[in-house]
Amino acid sequence: MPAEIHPRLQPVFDEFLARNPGEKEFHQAVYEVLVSLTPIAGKKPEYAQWSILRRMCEPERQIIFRVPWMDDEGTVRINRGFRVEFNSALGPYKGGLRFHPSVNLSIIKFLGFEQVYKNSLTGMPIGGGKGGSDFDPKGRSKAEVMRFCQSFMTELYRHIGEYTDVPAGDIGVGTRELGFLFGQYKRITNRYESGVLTGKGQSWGGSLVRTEATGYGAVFFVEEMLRARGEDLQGRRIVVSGSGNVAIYAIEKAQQRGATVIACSDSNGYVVDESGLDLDLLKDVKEERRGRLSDYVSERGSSCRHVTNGSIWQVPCDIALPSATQNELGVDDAKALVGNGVRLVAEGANMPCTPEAVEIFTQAGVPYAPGKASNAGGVATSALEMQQNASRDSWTFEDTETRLGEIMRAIHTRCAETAAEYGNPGNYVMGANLAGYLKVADAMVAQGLI
Ligand code: NDP
Ligand code: 2IT
Repeated sequence: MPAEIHPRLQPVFDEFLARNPGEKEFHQAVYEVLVSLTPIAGKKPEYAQWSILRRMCEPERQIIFRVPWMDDEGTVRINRGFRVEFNSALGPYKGGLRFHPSVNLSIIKFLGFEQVYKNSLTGMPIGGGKGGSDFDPKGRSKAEVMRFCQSFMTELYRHIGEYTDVPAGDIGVGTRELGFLFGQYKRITNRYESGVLTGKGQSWGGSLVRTEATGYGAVFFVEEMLRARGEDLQGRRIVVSGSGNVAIYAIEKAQQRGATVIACSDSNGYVVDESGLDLDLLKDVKEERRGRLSDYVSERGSSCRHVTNGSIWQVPCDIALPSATQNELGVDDAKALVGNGVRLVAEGANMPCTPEAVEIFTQAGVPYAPGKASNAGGVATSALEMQQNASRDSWTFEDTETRLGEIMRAIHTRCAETAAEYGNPGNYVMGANLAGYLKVADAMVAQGLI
């Protein structure tokens, strides 16, 4: 790993490793935050006390459960469900649910840990948590997905609530799945408790802009990074990995701002469309038909090419927005991007860049935004959805998008100012981690040893 933990914090990390053997994604996320705390290990020892740090590394509650369901052929299937309620110092646990075959406890714990600091950075009153299942929605019928969601909620319902824990979507979980989950929660509890989930549909308590929020927010954050350097998005060539919720709306907002998005990907490969991606076609393939990028390529025709072996990060661009999954962008990718003159990298996904890749960007002087800052627009808009639910109100698209823009600008300022205050101007990782951490630590100190 590139940077080092302050010697005063090393014993905390050693103890953490011993307590969580083999959980490599969780180790990676905690390591990054501990490295960022170096300036306060000397300056603000009260916040770097072991009692706070050790609690920060230990989720308040971890729930693992069996999810039995029956497929369309009548075969019984068993999956594993998770909800890690990480930290409730700032508000009810808040964070998405991920359905993907790779899901395991390490992945949910890393996501839950990162969510705590991300949510703190938004300035909204939300704690951090994450959940999901190793269920693979690919190739499953709508009826199978519904049965799975109903079984998942039959256990989850007892752990969540608008004042307790408020799940939302993530990989493999969108409005459709949230609908099935909400329906089952309502049925079991006999409560129309809108604030128990976010990312809901418009007619049943959802907020406008939540669907677009993570991708739009990432682009708003990029605009702030550029503005700080006297630049803008006009005419920039952008590569976005993934072609799911985050990627699609990052592409949409980047295009609205005059950039050309030339490539995106899914787990089977990537598409390069030099004249700019056709977003209507992409949305139709991905959102309406739940198809593959190969469908986009065959319908788009000769203007684009499909690459099924290789990395999307070989495609030269000005701005890279990794928006698929963790550790998708490694050393060779970072070297290729830097070699091809990338000017800025901002994470739409959670932890998509490996620490070694981040180190390459840092050494090359390429501004780099960690996901907990640049993708915070999704959860921030979830908090706006909770506000609307609590007041039984619904805001216009314009108002909600304006608020999202303000929140992203405030996060950028918070990160930039904190990094500068602690002697590392321009270091968004340190700024995000320190600003996020200090607020949570303050609340934890105030609330006593719990
Ligand atoms: P979606 O399920 O909508 O899309 C995920 C995209 O990433 C798909 O294109 C998928 O390809 C690709 N992908 C997923 N896993 C892999 C993998 N192992 N290898 C290659 N490609 C992969 O998810 P989202 O867009 O919602 O989430 C993307 C990222 O953004 C995640 O890291 C998530 O945690 C993060 N995020 C999401 C937020 C949200 O509001 N949705 C908020 C903040 C962060 P394929 O279809 O082939 O699997
Ligand atoms: O990683 C994330 O921030 C999300 N998946 C969104 C969480 C939320 O509660 O909206």
